[in-house]
Amino acid sequence: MAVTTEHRPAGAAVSAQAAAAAPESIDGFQLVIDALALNGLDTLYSLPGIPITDLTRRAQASGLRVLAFRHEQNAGYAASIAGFLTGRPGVCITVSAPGFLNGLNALAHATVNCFPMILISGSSEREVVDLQQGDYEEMDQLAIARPVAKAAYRVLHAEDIGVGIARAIRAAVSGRPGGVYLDLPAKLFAQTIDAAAGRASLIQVVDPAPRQMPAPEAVQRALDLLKSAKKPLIILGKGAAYAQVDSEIRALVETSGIPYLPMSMAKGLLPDTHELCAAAARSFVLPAADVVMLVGARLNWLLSHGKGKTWGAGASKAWGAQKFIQIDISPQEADSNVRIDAPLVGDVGSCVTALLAGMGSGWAKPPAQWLSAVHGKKSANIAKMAETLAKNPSPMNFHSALAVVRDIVKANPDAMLVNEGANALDFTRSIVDMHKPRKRIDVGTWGIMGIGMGYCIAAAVTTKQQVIAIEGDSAFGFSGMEVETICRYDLPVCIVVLNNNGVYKGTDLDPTGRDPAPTQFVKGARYDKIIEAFGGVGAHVTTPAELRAAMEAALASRKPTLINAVIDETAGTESGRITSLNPSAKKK
Ligand code: ADP
Ligand code: TPW
Repeated sequence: MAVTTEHRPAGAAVSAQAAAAAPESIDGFQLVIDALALNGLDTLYSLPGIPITDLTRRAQASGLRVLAFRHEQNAGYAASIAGFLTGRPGVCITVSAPGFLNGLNALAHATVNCFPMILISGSSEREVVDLQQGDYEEMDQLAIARPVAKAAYRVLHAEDIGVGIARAIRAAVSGRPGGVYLDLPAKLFAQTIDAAAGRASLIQVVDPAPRQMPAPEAVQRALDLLKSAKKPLIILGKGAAYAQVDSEIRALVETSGIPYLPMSMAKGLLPDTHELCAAAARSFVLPAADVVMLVGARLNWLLSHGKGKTWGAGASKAWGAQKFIQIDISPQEADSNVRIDAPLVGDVGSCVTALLAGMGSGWAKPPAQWLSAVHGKKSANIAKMAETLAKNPSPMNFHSALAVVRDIVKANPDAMLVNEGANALDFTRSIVDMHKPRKRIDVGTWGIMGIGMGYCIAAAVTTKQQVIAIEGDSAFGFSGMEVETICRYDLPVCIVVLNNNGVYKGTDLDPTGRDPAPTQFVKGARYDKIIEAFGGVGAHVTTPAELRAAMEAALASRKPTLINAVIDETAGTESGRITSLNPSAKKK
């Protein structure tokens, strides 16, 4: 290993000539930073501490953007959604054991949601960990990360850092994206090697997410099935949004003339106001459709596993009466819940392009009877919702508050919308139309609470757009301390806490009268005061007019803002739309 200038005895007189002749060296810290920068990973979501404090400092000094959070889970969620929004792995850097574990939730979340992310954690030395000798924050992190990560690697030698980062990038973004864990023991950072050799060891990854073309016979099979359909339906999922092939998807819908249903984070891929959008007729089209084409969407719980009452089984038709086409980059996804009649394995862009080529210009649109049935249902439901939204009850409820949000989002279609809660989530998803792709980011596949402020920060930083967060009061609490981070970086984030004094609603009681019920919070809490503590703007509103004024002011100023929107504490239902998943409801 080369002798480094840093290792010379202090005060040694070194002639300029000797210094010039001494081999220049580079250490592990710098190699990690250079490897990330070389691959365009220029933003790190982090929380410092031994052994990564200097990594974050030196990354910042080297020109990378380092965003320091108050809890690693939020840094991790930020990295995961940065991966979704940019198509490059979001990078989260944590300390060992407890910091790593705090970040692990987000790593699992990234894997489950198919978001590319790299969790880099500092760790204790292998010799001590493997003998379980009780090091500072000792833990076998690699073993713990492996089951929840798409891939997990450890780098022990500085000359392997380039390979380690390259492998992490490829694993995160190729095929089905996911979370990758990279374990970097403390000793690695201080290792030094010859600088020229070190630089030569870094890898700029070529074509990390290669296109995957579907087989021609699979394309033909899908087209034949689609052609035979009398009542076809397209379902767009967040895989379609992630693929960033928005004009191809629009062309597929418009050329085929098939009504489509956007999953939550696919809303806005085509504007929700598009004439073929069937979102407002969901409970009609799912059971009625005869051929369903899934585009980057899984038949998991969010789609009732493709069977049961949601799909009409038991009433008008037998189980499995629908035929499915599924476009997915993962060859293992098909048949995971029901039979997939025409799997189309490849990236969404290549598959959709191939389908469009096969359709040509003479593709026959679906039967008019189907289109008008969908249109009729949708119009009736939209009219019913408009009636509800036009009401101005006192106290304000979810609907009257979200009618305001709907208008503000319509007037600001480039704004990012972050959304979590139960009722706050369900009502926002159905009431607030999205007008552009990848503008809505939410609780995702697990329906987790806690993504809120991390998502806000990453959305503001990666898109530079205004961010609007619609938060249940419980949901907000999971990441609320990051309001300080939002203020520290002066990000254009407007948080609206729909405050109904509790989880789901605010009216439960402890039958013994001793304590607050498990779903209850302090009544009349002033969440707006939290942001004021850090120099942001707080607002306390009780009417739609006040909410509108506060949101408009926030968007005009682009100042960090938290609006405490008091809503009727009796509004909302247990678990929002998924009440039926509660074990006690299942028992009935
Ligand atoms: P949603 O929750 O919106 O229904 P899911 O997360 O369940 O979406 O499904 C996303 C699917 O998209 C995953 O099965 C994943 O493999 C797939 N996917 C992700 N990226 C691509 C891509 N570029 N091309 C094709 N499929 C993709
Ligand atoms: C990590 C369970 C689902 S929704 C929710 C919880 C606690 C909060 C609902 O109340 P909120 O919204 O936010 O006030 P609203 O509009 O209905 O009043 N822990 C995690 N994830 C989940 N999903 C839960 C708990 C849950």
